[in-house]
Amino acid sequence: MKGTVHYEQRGATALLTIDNPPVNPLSSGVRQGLSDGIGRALADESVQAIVLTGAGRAFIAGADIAEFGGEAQGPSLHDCLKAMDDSDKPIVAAINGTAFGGGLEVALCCHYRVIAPNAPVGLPEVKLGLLPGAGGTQRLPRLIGAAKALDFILSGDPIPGPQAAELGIVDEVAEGDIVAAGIAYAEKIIAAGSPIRRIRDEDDIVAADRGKPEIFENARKNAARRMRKRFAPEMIIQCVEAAVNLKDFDAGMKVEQECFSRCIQHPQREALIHVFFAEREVAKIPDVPRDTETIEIARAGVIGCGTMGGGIAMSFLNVGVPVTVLELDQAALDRGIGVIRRNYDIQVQRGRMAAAEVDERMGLLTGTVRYEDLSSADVVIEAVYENIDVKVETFRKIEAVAKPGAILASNTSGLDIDKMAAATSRPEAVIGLHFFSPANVMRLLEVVRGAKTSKAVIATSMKLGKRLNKIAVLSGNAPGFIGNRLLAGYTRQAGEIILQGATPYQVDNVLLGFGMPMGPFQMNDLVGLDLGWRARKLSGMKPEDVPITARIADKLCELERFGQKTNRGFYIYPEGSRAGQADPEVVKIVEETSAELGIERREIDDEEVLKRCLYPLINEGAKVLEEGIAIRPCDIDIVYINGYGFPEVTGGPMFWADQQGLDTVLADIKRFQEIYGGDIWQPAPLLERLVAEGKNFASLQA
Ligand code: 3H9
Repeated sequence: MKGTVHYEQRGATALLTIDNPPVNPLSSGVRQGLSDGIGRALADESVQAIVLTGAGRAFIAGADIAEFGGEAQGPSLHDCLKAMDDSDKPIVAAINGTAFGGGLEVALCCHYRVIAPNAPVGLPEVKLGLLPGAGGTQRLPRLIGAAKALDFILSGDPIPGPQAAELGIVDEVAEGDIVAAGIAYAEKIIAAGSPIRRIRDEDDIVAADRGKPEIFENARKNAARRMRKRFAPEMIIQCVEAAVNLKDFDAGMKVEQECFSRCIQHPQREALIHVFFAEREVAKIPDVPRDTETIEIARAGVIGCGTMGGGIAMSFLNVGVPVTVLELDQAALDRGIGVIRRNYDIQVQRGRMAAAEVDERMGLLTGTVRYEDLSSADVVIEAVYENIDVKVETFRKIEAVAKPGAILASNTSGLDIDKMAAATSRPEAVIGLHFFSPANVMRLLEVVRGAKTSKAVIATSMKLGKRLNKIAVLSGNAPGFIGNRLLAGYTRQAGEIILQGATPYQVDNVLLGFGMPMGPFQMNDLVGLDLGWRARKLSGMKPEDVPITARIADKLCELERFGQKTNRGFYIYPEGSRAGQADPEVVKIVEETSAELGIERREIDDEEVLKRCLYPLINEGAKVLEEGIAIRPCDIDIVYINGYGFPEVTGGPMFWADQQGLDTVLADIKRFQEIYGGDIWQPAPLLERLVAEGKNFASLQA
C-alpha cells in the first residue's frame, strides 16, 4: 500500500502526520494509516485531542488520482471521514501546506482548522472532470454559503491561507510552527470544554440560501459560458442544491455520491486525468536526466519587437526577468515598446493588474537598436521575419555578441534549427523556442532540439518554460515541428471540403460543436487572409500554381476582404464585433470556384467533415511519433490542447483516437484514401502496426 501516517503522542494530543511524498495524496496506505491512527487515538484514554498534519510541503493534495478506474485497496476515504466525524475527541487540522480536493475535505471533516499563511487550499476536482466527492459539496456551503461555495468549487482555483480564513473556511492563520499551533489550538478547546463543532450539523448558513433559486441559475449561466461542454459543473451545482434544499446531511451526501460516480464514469474524467499526468510526463526527457545541470537565466534578449517579440518579452517581464529588446530602428522600437505598455495598461483598466506593477515590469525592459547590447543576456531569442535566410543572418549577428554559455534561440514555427545552428560556431547552444501567439497568453512552448543542442541547453529551456508559466514540450527538428506539421492536413482538408460541397460555415460549426474554440475559417479570418495572398504575389507565383485550397481566400483578398482586420473575410463582422456573420456572397464565390475547378459539389455530412478534419492529425501524429519527432503520444496531446485549442475534455487528438478505436480510425483513413488519394490519407505504418497488434497509442506510453 502506498503512503503512511505517523502516530506520536504529545502531551494529551495524538499527532497524526500524513507521509506520502511528494504531495501526500490519499493513497491506500494513507487511508489505512488514518483509519488506524484515529482508532488508536480514540481508544487511548490518555489522548484527549487529535491533530492532523502533513509531512513535507503539502498537507494533502487530494485523492490519489492514479487510483481512479482501478481496484481500490484498504479502507475507503468515506469510512475514515465517518470515524473522524463521529469522534468525541476534538480533531484539529494543522494545514502546513497544499490542501487540495480530498485533502481540504479531510480538513473540513476535522472539527477545527489552523493554517500556515503560505498554505493554499482549493477544490480543483472540476478541472479533472470530477466534483469534491468526500463531503466537500455538502460541508462547504454549510460553512460559507451556497453562492461562495459554488464560485469556489466551480472555479477550482486555490486561495492562500489568509483568504481562506477571511472566507470562513479555516479558523485561524498561524505563523511559525504550524504543528505547535495545531496542538495549542486543541489544548485550548479541551481547556475551555468547548463543544465539538461538526459542520455536518450546521444549518443556519444554508437555511438563508433556501428559496433563492437565482443562486443556482447564476451558477448555471456562468458555467455554460465559462465551461462549455463540461459535464462536471452541472453535477456540482446539483450537489450544492441538495446541500441547501435537502436539510438532512446524509441525504445530501447520497446525492453527492451519485453525482460523483456519474463523473467518475464519464469519458471526460478519464480524458482530463490523462491530461493531468500528460502535463507532468512531457517534462521528462529520456536522455536528459532530471539532475542535468542547467544554466542560470538572469536576463533575456529578444530580437524583434513586433507581435511575437513583444509577447515573448512580456512573458519574461511577467515573471520578473529583465529583458533587452532589439529592433531595426528607433521608430520600430518605440512602436513595439508602446504596444507592450498599452497591453499592460489594458490589464490595469480591466482590474487585473495594479498601475504600480506596470511600472515595475516596464522598469525591467530595455530597448536597443544595437546588437552589442544583447551581450549580457543569458538567452537570446530571435523573433524576426519567418524566412530561413533572414534567420541565418540573424544568428550570425547574435553569435558575434552573445556571451559564452548563452542560449541562442529561434522562435521559428517550423524552419530548420540546424541550419541556424550551422551559422554559428556554437551549435550546442542553439535551440528552438517556439512561442504561440499571443506569446504572453498562450501556454504552449515548443522546445526544438537541433542535432547538436546540448543537454544543458535542453534542460534549461524546459525549466525556463515552467518559470514562464508555460508548458514546454520537446520536439525534434523537422519541418513544422510537432504542431504545425500536424496542422497542415487539418487546414488542407477544411479547404478541400468546402470545394467539394460544404460551406465554410458548416465546417466551422462542426468543429465548434466538437469543442474547438474556433473553426478553421474563423481562424483564417483572425490571422488575416492577406498574409498568404501577399506571400504568393511576392513570390511571383502564377495563378494556376496557387494551391486549390487557397483559391477562395485569394479571391476574397482581391475584394479586399482580408478577415477581421477589414471587417470582412469568410465572415462579415459588424463594426466593433468579433462575432462573424455568414455571408451568401462568400457561398457564391465558393460555388463558383468549385465550378471553375470542375469539382462537382455534393452534400457532405457533418460526420465526414469532422473525420476528414481530425483524422489527418492522428495519421500525421503517428508518423511524427514513428520518426521520433515527438517522444510520446501524450506530447502531441499537450501540444494540441495548449497551442491549437483542441478541447481538453477529449484528452487531445491521440487520446481521442484511442477512445474512438484505432481500428475504426484506420478503416476510415483507408476509405478516404480510396476516394480522395494523396499523402495525407496514406496510413501511417505505426497506425497499421498498432491496429494489427490490437494495441493503441496509450500502449506506447507504458
Ligand atoms: C479528489 O480529491 C477527489 C475527492 O474529492 C473525492 C475522493 C473520494 N494523486 O504537480 P507536481 C503527483 S481528486 C496522485 O509535479 P507541484 C504528480 O503526478 C484530486 N499523484 O508538483 C507528480 O508525480 P511525478 C484533487 C499526484 O509541486 C508529483 O505528485 N486534487 C497527485 O508542481 C508532484 O506533482 C488535485 O487535483 C494526486 N492527487 O504541484 C490536486 N497530485 O513526480 C492535483 C500530484 O511522478 N495536484 N501528484 O510526475 C496538483 O495540483 C499539484 O500536483 C500540486 C503540487 C499543486 C499538489
